[in-house]
Amino acid sequence: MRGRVVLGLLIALATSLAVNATSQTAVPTPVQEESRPTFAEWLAGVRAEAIERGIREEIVDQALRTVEAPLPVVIERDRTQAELVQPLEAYLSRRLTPAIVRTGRQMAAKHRTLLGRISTRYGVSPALLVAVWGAESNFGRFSGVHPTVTALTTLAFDPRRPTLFRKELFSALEILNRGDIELARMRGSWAGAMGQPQFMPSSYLQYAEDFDGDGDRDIWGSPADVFASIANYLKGYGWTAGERWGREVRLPSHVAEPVAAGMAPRAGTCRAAREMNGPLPLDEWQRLGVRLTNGAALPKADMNASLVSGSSRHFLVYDNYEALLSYNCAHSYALGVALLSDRVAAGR
Ligand SMILES: [Ca+2]
Repeated sequence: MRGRVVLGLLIALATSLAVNATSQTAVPTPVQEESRPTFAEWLAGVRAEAIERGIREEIVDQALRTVEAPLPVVIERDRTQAELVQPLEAYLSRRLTPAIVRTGRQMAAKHRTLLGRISTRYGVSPALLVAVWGAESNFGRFSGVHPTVTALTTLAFDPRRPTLFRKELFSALEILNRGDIELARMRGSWAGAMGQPQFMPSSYLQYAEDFDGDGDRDIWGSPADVFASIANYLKGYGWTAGERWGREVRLPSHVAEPVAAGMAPRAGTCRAAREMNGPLPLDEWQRLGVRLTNGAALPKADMNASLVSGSSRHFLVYDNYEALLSYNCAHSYALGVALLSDRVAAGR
């Protein structure tokens, strides 16, 4: 591996902190302990600001009344998540077991009509919707049991990323204010990601859809709303209908060196996106010796692709791949979803 640019060797385990959650903004905020308000004082400030933002007083009081103190489990999980790393290849093997692929195909068949309608409307394939759903909540079986308001209050009071989570807390209160979901059902991950698509509240406000038309955007219980919300999110982040995410490729040993030399570093908040090599035109990758895994030539298409590498597996990815990274900024996550979608599609 010497000399080859393999920046994504150890990939942070995708912890289902989907949708612009903590992985993009892990800069701790220094704080002087002695200047910190008590939790009760701080919560009174949150209450006042929420009401000032136009959230009805009874909604604010009902929600915040359930929060007695920061949840230790939330802080503990938040402190330890960065240590969870494993090689890309091991992660992908774990995410693409025969059982998971089989379940994905069964779910695609079960919801075929609905997925077809949503796919037509938003331009995202049924297999990809099923794959994201599978990664986020094990096909709707587990979307988290933590009360969202309590989890977000805990993380907003914690000094590490108060600004991010305070904003998400107000978004959560706004969702309750709009009446999309009642407080008792607003649950999700310890980091505040909600429902079967694991949307952070701000993403919910922007992208959740009421596809079944009952007046509520129910990403906790309505398959139509869940699939349409995932599709709307990916479309909002630039998913282009009819284009692939990319594909696995075979790499000659010398290829990454000339490519990496002189490449300007990418900008942006997603570290995984900054770590990709490229983009370069497909025919340039072909010229550098990159081939399909069966040794065949790359397709002749006027498209740019970037290189994502583990230690032994390599992938050329198109613009659509970045929509997957916007869902969760980790190559392990994006490739796991992308490869699962291909396996589900192949079984239709
Ligand atoms: Ca609905």
